[in-house]
This record gives sequence, C-alpha cells and structure tokens, in this order.
Amino acid sequence: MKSLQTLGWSSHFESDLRPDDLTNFSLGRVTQVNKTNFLVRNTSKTITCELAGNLLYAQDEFDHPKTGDWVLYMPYSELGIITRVLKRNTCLYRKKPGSFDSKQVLASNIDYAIVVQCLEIGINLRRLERSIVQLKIANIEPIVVINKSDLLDKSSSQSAEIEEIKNKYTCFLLSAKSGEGLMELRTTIEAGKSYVLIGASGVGKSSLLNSLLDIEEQKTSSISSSSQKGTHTTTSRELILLSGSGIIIDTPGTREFGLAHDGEFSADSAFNQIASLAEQCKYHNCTHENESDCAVIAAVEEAVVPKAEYLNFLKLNKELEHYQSNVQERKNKGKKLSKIIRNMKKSGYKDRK
Ligand SMILES: Nc1nc2c(ncn2[C@@H]2O[C@H](COP(=O)(O)OP(=O)(O)OP(=O)(O)O)[C@@H](O)[C@H]2O)c(=O)[nH]1
Ligand SMILES: [Mg+2]
Ligand SMILES: [Zn+2]
Repeated sequence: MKSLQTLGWSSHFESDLRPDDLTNFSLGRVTQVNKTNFLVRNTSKTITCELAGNLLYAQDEFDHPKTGDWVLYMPYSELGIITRVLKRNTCLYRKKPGSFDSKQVLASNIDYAIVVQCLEIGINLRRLERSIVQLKIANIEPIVVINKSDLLDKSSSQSAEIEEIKNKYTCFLLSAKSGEGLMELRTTIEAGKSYVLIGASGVGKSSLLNSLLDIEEQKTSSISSSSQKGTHTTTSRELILLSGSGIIIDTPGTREFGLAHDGEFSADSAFNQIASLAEQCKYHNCTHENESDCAVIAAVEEAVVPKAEYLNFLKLNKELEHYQSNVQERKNKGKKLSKIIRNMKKSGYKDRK
C-alpha cells in the first residue's frame, strides 16, 4: 500500500478538503485521461472513473480532470464517479493549438518540468527559452536534459551550446540509451515530488522514463530518417511512479508550444541576464526596444547578450501581450453581449405590460 505522499500529496491540497469529504468520497490522483474515462490511482490500486454530471457539463474544459489532478470520487461497482477536482497547486498549460485565447492543460500539480532536447535532432536554445517562459508563468522549476550524449560530435558547435545551457540552467547531459550521465539525474529526483517530461517528439522522453524505471514501460520508436523528426509515439499524458522516488508524467511530443497567460507577465524572469541588465535602464518601464539609455540594447550592441537571444526575448514578450489582449477582447465582447441581453429583457418586460 502506497502512502498519499508517495503519490505526491501535500498539505496544499488538504486546505481544499471539506470536513466530510473523506467520509463521503475516496481520494485519488489522475494518472491518465482517455477519451471516455479517467484512470485514478489511490493508495492501493488504479480505478477507471467517469465524470459526474456537474463536471461533465462544466463550462470550461480547463476545469475537467487532467493528468496529475487530485480528485474525489464515489466508488460505484468496479468503477468510480469523479465528483470534484481539488484546487490545483500548479498547472502547466500552453496556448491551445489553433486558438487565439484559450489554454490547454499539459499536466497539473507539478513541481519540476524536465525539458528534454537531444543531439540527434539538435539543440534549440530559442525553443528552450520559450518553454522556460511558460514554466515560470506556471511556477514550475525547469530541469534541462540534453539526451543522446552518445551522439555528441565534439568537433561541432554542440559543446559550446551545451556549455551555454549549463551556465544558465540546471542541466544534465546524458544518454537514455547507454545510461551515461543518468545517475546524476536520478539522484536529483526527490521522493513524493512530481515531474513532467516535455519536449519535441523523438527527443527520448519515454526512453528516459524507461531508463529511470529500469523496464520498458513506455513505447518508443525511432525518428524518421527522411524528416529527422519524431513520429509522435506517445499519444497520451501518463503519470508513472518511480519506486521509492518521484512521480513522472510522460507527455506526447509537442510541435507547437504557444505561450498563454491571462494576467500581466513579462518574459524577463526566464532571461536572467536581460532581467539584471534591465535594472540599469534609464526608464523603469523600459521595453528595451528603442528607448535611449537602455542597458539591454547597449549589451546587445556590445555582443554581451547574443542578438538571437534578445530578439527571442522581444518576440516572446509580444506573444504574451498578444494573448492577453485577445483574452481581454473576448471578455469585453462577453460583457457587451450580456448588456444587450439585459437591455432586451428589460424592454421585453415593458412591452408585455
Ligand atoms: N542514440 C540514442 N538514441 C536514443 C536515446 N534515447 C532515445 N533514443 C532513441 O530515440 C528515439 C525516440 O525516442 P522516444 O523515447 O520514443 O522519444 P519521445 O520523446 O518519447 O517521442 P514521442 O513519444 O514521439 O514524443 C527512439 O528510437 C530511441 O531509441 C539515446 O540516449 N541515444
Ligand atoms: Mg514518448
Ligand atoms: Zn531597457
């Protein structure tokens, strides 16, 4: 029998429990979301669950249970009926592909995200910065893994790129295949903490999880020789327990990782060097685009900050602003519409009199 802490339970969730909840319901953590049901793990087993009506018809899909959520359910024969999702501690989401103003949850109640890139497809610093901005928004600690170290070409620019990443982030260079460097990552994984693996298809997320488990739990397959891209082998988000250690969620490779956040947020927190330079800008609200006496622009001109990094910083900030203004626009439209409906009702009543 596992303890709740082994599954990632912490005092945060207790505050959302009502006095009779544990008498009336069972408690478990969602390990997988399928088309028509949910797998929920409790301290002794995994149960297939469905949604109670109030959740099934919830207005926002965002409120449906997601992999990593803690839920209350009512045992019903061999199944369970989920009645409530406990308030999320953290939630990793991205802009829903194809939408302008909605979010898609990738995993919830996560402490660390293992952002995987690999030497076979190539390191992409800009993509890494993008993921880290979204992780900062979600208050999730990033750990960078550069996989497939067995393919390292010392004569190429790879070593310099790896050094650059190591200087900026907690980073492990390893090979899920040969096991080289795996121990260093394994020893940093904390018992009872939740991790999510993210990165493009084919970088080796499932292979890494298999190596940490020492068994072939997750299906893997090689990247296409013609396109040099992964073949989207993992198709659902699945939570797996590492025996005596942490909890890991494997996810399908993402093609697009659009930024999404409803409130004000600047990419600064993911760009440490730019953030500390910004303190020396003349204007405290400097956008670092064209202001005079901007310490960031000066550092880019002197090549202290790489130009590509600076341009990505501006681009990610613009993307965040754009998302926020789309959300605002939708809210304003909603307000206008309800005002029209209110007025119509008022005049309707008058007409009837
Ligand atoms: N050379 C080498 N190949 C590796 C390593 N790790 C994984 N691979 C291979 O990379 C390919 C893709 O691995 P997966 O684990 O399926 O990748 P994934 O990130 O889970 O991909 P999706 O599920 O599609 O998102 C497989 O053929 C693995 O055998 C490694 O360290 N070195
Ligand atoms: Mg996979
Ligand atoms: Zn500035």
